[in-house]
Amino acid sequence: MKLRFAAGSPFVRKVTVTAIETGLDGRIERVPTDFADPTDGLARDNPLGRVPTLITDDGKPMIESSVICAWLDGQHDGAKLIPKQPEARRNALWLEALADGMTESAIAVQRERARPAEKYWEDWESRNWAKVERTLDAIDSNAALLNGELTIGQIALGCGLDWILLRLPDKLEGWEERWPAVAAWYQAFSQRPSMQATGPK
Ligand SMILES: N[C@@H](CCC(=O)N[C@@H](CS)C(=O)NCC(=O)O)C(=O)O
Repeated sequence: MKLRFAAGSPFVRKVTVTAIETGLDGRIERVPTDFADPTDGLARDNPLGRVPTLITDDGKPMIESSVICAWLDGQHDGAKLIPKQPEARRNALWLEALADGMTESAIAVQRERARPAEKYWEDWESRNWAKVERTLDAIDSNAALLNGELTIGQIALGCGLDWILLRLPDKLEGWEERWPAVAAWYQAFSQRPSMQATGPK
């Protein structure tokens, strides 16, 4: 398999952590990809022009981190990151969708801040950051989902939080007091070897 990646992408990291946790990492060749370069060829594999994009051994492209991770989870015989039991499955997928949405909203904040001052739209930053805060409120009130077996939802949350802490540190000042259950969980989760091996260099 080949993984088109860009350094620093929290969604690529989610796929890589999943590959490590499922024992599949050694089967994945990494292809550096510049999604901003139209000559890169990424659009042939993924018309959306996004990473992560995975090319399976039969040459077929898979896109979207959630789909790629679900596919990888079907390729190994160990403990599943997407549980089979219906309620546990729903909880893991709910957490994954929320965490992915939170990360996309945080990226929108960073992109808005990168625009020239005359094009910067404060409302857009506030609106997107409110989604991040509401997500952390929801997860902190359902912190039981963070306990127990490792799930794809936890991986998505850990990678997203790590990205926000690195790229938008001012936004998360004092977050440990506001979302104590999530913060305590994150402190332990970020020590996992798969997270330590994939952090920003
Ligand atoms: N929902 C997608 C999000 C992927 C995504 O936004 N990737 C970013 C890098 S972090 C990207 O490729 N951006 C390039 C673009 O949108 O043109 C997923 O889960 O894979």
